[in-house]
Formats: sequence, C-alpha cells, structure tokens
Amino acid sequence: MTKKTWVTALTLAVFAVTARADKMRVDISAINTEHKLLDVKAEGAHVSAATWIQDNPEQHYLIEKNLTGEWQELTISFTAEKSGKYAIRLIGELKKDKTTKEVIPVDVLYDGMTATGVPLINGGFEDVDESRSAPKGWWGNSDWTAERYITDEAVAREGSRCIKVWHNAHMAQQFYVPKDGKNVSITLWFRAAP
Ligand SMILES: [Ca+2]
Repeated sequence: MTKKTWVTALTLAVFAVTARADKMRVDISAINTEHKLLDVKAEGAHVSAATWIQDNPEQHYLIEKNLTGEWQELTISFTAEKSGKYAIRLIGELKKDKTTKEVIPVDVLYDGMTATGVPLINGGFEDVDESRSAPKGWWGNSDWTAERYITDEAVAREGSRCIKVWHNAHMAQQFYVPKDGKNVSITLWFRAAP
C-alpha cells in the first residue's frame, strides 16, 4: 500500500467509527409516578431508564434504534409493576448541532403497531378523527401539525396512512394495564422519513 492509500484507508476507518446513524425513539412510561416498568426489552435496540427522574427512573423508559431508509420491525416488551395507566410516545432522537446546540429534526415514520396484553387502538393510523385531522386514539404535542399525518399508500407500511414525528413533534397514546404484573408486548414498524 502506498502512503496515500494508507492515509485514505485510515480516514475512512475514522469516519466509520465517528459517523453515527440517526435513531428512532419510543418512550414508554407509567402515568403514576410511583409505578415502575420491569424487565423492559427490545431486541437490537438501546433500552434505558429515565435518569432525569431521580426518585423513580424506572417509571419511564427510552427505546432507541438506528434508522435506515427501510421499514424495520421492533418488539418492545415489559412487565407493568402495577395496574394503571401507561403511555407510549412515538418520537425521534434528541439530536443537537454540536456548535449551535440547536435540535436537528430526525423525522421518523411509524406504522403497523399491534399490542398484546393491553388495548392499544388504531396502531395502523387508518382511522381518522376528522374533527382534528389526526388518527383516532393518538394525541400530538403542541408542535404536532396535521401535515405530519401522512395519507399516501406509497409511503405507509400498510394501508394508506402513517405518522411522521420527530423529537419536538410527537404522538402518544395512553392505555390501561388491567392487573399488577401484567406482561405487555408492543410490535411496531419504523423507518427514516424519505
Ligand atoms: Ca397504516
């Protein structure tokens, strides 16, 4: 190898190590601040408790996985310590510009969600609440806008609708866990927005 080739190879190797993929993010939390999620798993994803909740980090978990341009399936499972209300929030990672510290949008598409153990509704986002131009059962935060409700079968994983979210504009649904120690499993599809 010539010196120049070595330098090129080294540069590529360093780039491969430092370049990082954007990530999807799903948050699952207990509404009651004293309840915990136990044994949270999501194969191939990074699972972490909410360290900012000092009294009870296990009330809230973040699940993050690298995005690609292809749809990927992910199953998230946990045991609800106590019966009660829980919430799932579909979001994107918190990515910041290293210099300006501004949040850089990482748009993520979600579709095709199903659940066992709890009554999640409209996981395919096909049922429309016309009064607010949003999928039934799902609620956006203040930065959510109707154009993020995608109505294009060429984009959706299944049916004709899906949602596009990012860190500052996300959608959530609350669900009720009917008994202590219930095992919950949620499967969903996600990809980087085109
Ligand atoms: Ca759909």
